[in-house]
Parts: sequence; structure tokens; C-alpha cells
Amino acid sequence: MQYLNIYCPTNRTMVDFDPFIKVVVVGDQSVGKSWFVSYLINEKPPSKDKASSLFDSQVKQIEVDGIEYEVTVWDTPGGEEMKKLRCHAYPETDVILLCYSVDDQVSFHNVARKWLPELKRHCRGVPKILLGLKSDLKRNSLKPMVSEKEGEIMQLHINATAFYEYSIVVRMGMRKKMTAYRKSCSIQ
Ligand SMILES: Nc1nc2c(ncn2[C@@H]2O[C@H](COP(=O)(O)OP(=O)(O)OP(=O)(O)O)[C@@H](O)[C@H]2O)c(=O)[nH]1
Ligand SMILES: [Mg+2]
Repeated sequence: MQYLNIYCPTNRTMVDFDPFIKVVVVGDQSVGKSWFVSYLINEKPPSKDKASSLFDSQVKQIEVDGIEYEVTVWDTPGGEEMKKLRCHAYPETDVILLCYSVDDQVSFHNVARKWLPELKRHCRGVPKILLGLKSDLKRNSLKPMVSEKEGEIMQLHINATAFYEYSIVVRMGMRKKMTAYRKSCSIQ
């Protein structure tokens, strides 16, 4: 993939357009970052070695409005002892995905307490998306869960561009059902 030469209507010249996008995924340990990244890129859970690896980056080509982008997603380790290592992932980041798990209040509070200061230091001005992972655990749980409203309030507090709750369990289930549905439609 190369830089694209495209027309810029503002100054009426051709400019180099950089189609490479670097996404860095951060959040506490075990909130589901590696599973999320693996599903986003490969539509399946990570292999055992990937899930436990310290650092991982995966690439996906995505076309939006006729332009092909190369998106590299960096999965980082959440542990405090990994901070030094993690900081190597931050330079040149275009988007941060800041994750917590909806069944883990500490990981939610750490969004503001731990991750916001770290990102202010290393990724000032980089747009953030807040993700509440493992949302399937909200069903039938006796534990107090982080509500969607609390997530929205956190989004405003940390000035994140967007907030979503997400579950790869639900995504996998949906995919299986859609495949079965398509098959049944093609048989009739
Ligand atoms: N119920 C449920 N469990 C999930 C989901 N996503 C991940 N998990 C589980 O959460 C555990 C931790 O997931 P990881 O993706 O390894 O967590 P991580 O944030 O990458 O952890 P570190 O790399 O140690 O920082 C795994 O055992 C997964 O099975 C989800 O959407 N729902
Ligand atoms: Mg991981």
C-alpha cells in the first residue's frame, strides 16, 4: 500500500493522503482486549499463544467511501508491570480504543483513574473510543454491573468521541444464527 495522491478542494492542489491508520487498544488486565481484537480482525477468538502474548499487532484492509485503508490494531497488555513496554505502542497513534469490562467495577474506575492520565501523557489529542466489553454478562448476573448510563457519563468525563458496549460472545452467536438462517433460505 502506498500514499495516495488526492485532490484537496480547500487549497485546490493535489496532496499526499496517508491511508495507514494505527489503532491502539488499552484497558485493565483481562477485560477482553485480545478477544475483542481477534474477533474484529479474524472473526474468531484468539489462539492460546496470541491471547497470552505481551504485544500483538494485526492488520486489516478496509474500504470506506471508495478509499482503501490499512488499519493496524495494536493489542497491548493491561498489567501495571507492563507500563514501560506498553508505552512503545503509543507513538503515531491515530485512534485509541479504551476498554473496561462491564462486570468489573475496578476496570471501569481505572478508565479515569489510570488510563486517562497515561493517555494524556503519551497520546494527547488522539481521539478515544470507550468500549464496555463482555456485555453478555449483564444477563442473569448477581454481581453489580457497570450500567450503560454510567458508561455514557464516563464518555463525557474523558471526552471520548464515542461509547459502545460490546460482547464477542453475542457477536459469535449472531454470526452462527445468521449463517444457519442464510442456509435455510437458500435450501427453500
Ligand atoms: N463472557 C465473555 N467473556 C469474554 C468476552 N471477551 C473475552 N472474554 C473472556 O475474558 C478473558 C480475558 O480476555 P482477554 O482478551 O485475554 O483479556 P485482555 O484484556 O487481553 O487481558 P491482558 O492481555 O492480560 O491485559 C478470556 O478468558 C475470555 O474468555 C466476552 O465478550 N464475554
Ligand atoms: Mg490481552
